[in-house]
Amino acid sequence: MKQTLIAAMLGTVAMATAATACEITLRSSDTHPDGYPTVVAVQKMGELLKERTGDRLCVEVFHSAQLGEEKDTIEQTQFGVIDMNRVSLGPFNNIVEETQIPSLPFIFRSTDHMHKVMDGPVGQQILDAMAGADLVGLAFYDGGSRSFYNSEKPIRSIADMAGMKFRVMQSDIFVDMVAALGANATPMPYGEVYSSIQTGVIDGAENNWPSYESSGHFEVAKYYTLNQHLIVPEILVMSKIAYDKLSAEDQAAVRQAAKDSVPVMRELWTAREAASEAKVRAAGTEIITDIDKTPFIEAMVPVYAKYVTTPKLQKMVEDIQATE
Ligand code: BDP
Repeated sequence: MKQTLIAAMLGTVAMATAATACEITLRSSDTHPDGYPTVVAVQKMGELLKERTGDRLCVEVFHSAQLGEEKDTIEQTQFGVIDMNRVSLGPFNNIVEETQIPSLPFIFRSTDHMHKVMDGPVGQQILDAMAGADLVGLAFYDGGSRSFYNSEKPIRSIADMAGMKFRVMQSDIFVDMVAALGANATPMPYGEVYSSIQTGVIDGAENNWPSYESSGHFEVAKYYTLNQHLIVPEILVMSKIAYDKLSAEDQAAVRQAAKDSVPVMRELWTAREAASEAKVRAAGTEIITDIDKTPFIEAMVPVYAKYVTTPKLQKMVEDIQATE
């Protein structure tokens, strides 16, 4: 009698557990540490999804590059080993040609301009183009504006960069961008930048305030020149293999939750930019703000000529420029 009761109780517990456990947990990759805006935004997306699917669909974010560096995790997402991935558009440049356009230096006039473009038809065109790489484009996130930092000296003009070595993301555009400024580019994974600056393999790199701060790069490269050459959006993608396993209803829920995480991300980003800047300034970093961007913009003419090569890409540039 007692045993039957215990068995019955255990059965209830097992059922209760089953009812609250996630049927499907989507594994999502991010290079950034826990608490970084992109990580929190995807976690938030997961909460929305869980709530809306009655606890069936969940997301687990593997932050801090636990699943690998971006170039590798993108491949794993294409192969369905990883379900979702939050990455910069930069490492997609050599895979999906449409992503080259928002990765061009000085293509956006401001963050507002970038938001308008990525929320509009050009953004949709890029999300759709992800299908060609076995991925589903879900949403765009902010990546701030990127500027050069280095361990050697304050850079106040292009001439100051001559012969210096800068790490760039793994994309040919950024290699050509740095070459057009008379410096040398070394493409390498994000996780290797800190020690490469520290050991003098490279003189510096380029990134936004939150990454410059959270990566600790500001500790080893204390000259930060706010030339703002790039406003590269970030993207949340899903593996097509994982996506195709879901019902049409669940696919829609994933898309909607991703969309709904965008305003959350934008708010987190603005707050983090300010917090990171304050932390970096307090650490005694030398911030160079009196910089004339015009020569930097002019130096990019050959980069545009090399990458904007087809009527389709040309039209994208024109559409972006025409967006008010
Ligand atoms: C950060 C992006 C991240 C990139 C990193 C990089 O958020 O996705 O991996 O830059 O420079 O700003 O590689």
